[in-house]
Amino acid sequence: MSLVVFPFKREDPGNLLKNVKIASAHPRVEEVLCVGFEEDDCFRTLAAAAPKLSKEQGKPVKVMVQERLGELRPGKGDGMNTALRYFLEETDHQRLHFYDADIVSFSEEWITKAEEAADQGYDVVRHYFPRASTDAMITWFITRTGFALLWPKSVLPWIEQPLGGELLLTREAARGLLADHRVRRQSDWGIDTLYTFSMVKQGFSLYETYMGVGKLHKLYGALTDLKTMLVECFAAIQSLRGIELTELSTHQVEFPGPVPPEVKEKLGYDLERTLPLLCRDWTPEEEDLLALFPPEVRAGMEACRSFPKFSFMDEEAWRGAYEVLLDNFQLGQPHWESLLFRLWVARTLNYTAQHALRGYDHALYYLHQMIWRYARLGLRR
Ligand code: GDX
Ligand code: MN
Repeated sequence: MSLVVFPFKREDPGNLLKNVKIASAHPRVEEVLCVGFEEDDCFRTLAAAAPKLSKEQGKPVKVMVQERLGELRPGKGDGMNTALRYFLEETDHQRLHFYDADIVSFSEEWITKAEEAADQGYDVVRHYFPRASTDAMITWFITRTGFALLWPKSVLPWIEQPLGGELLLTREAARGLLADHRVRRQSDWGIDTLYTFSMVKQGFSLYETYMGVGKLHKLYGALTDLKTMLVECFAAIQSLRGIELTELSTHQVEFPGPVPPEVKEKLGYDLERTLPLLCRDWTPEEEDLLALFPPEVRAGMEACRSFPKFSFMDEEAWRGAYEVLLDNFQLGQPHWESLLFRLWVARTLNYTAQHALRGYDHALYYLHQMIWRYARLGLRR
């Protein structure tokens, strides 16, 4: 029997309550836990509704504030790790499910599909779903790129959504994750990267289950909204560099279904609001950092100071830039964070203009081939 967890921070309580009800009504679910960042309005609404819900469903529905467990910015990582600890120390449920609180398209099917794969013996089940060709730009250009360059022979580059917040862990997998000090330390957005890395490092078997309904959730505007997530996801990869993977994880992916037209036609971000981000607010310190980069990257970014440019930031230029970032990037250093963000914006715009504009099928094929090329080439040195 299973525990379902929703980490949340300033979410719409109506939607979260709806998801909690769906989860607690599922026959496999014995308890539902919501872990909040703080006692915000959403937290209070939920805490007030929990006792009645527990009674109606005949199973516990709990709400708690996350503990301070990690060492980085207190964020989703502390929330997820608080839940891991609760699951292992306060319950004897066999499986733990995580779902983002803001999913609008949540249904009992998400739980059922994960349970079915776990019944087949997989240690970890991860949900994946169709995403617009200009969505998931951190996943493709930071996480999967980094996994391919650094651990090309492992299953890591081939995990469809390594940052996804929807997954099932068996008790054994949960124990393995919480025992990893790097996981416990990762209190910020880097947590998804760390969970993924740690489960592969420990050789847990992985199944990716396909949710054709897709994940409808809160949307972003310009790419700036993603800056903190970008910086923390990159720093997470950087912190793992040099660790060798010796265990062999098995990895199965459910074959995807047809991609709905809404997803194929969706625009992932606002182009007009993103372009000026390349030119705006350069400081002399940030300009100085460009000296570390390969000539084509340096020249391209220097030109950006007066006009948005991105044709230079192709796959190969990004590989060179990524390597310099791995060696030099400093989390918490504003000039580095700004430059990482700008380089990634240039890469995202380049891909949008060169590939996403050619249509969904071309774009997704390109992205997968790109990961394959990175895995073959590795780092330049
Ligand atoms: N307890 C807690 N504490 N929950 C948090 C916090 C926090 O500090 N920050 C965010 N959350 C919750 C949030 O309420 C939601 O339920 C979930 O975490 C994900 O946050 P959201 O703002 O919806 O992020 P987004 O962009 O949808 O990100 C998801 O996809 C990313 C990705 O695939 O790129 C999320 O699962 C990320 O972890 C993932 O990196
Ligand atoms: Mn979301």
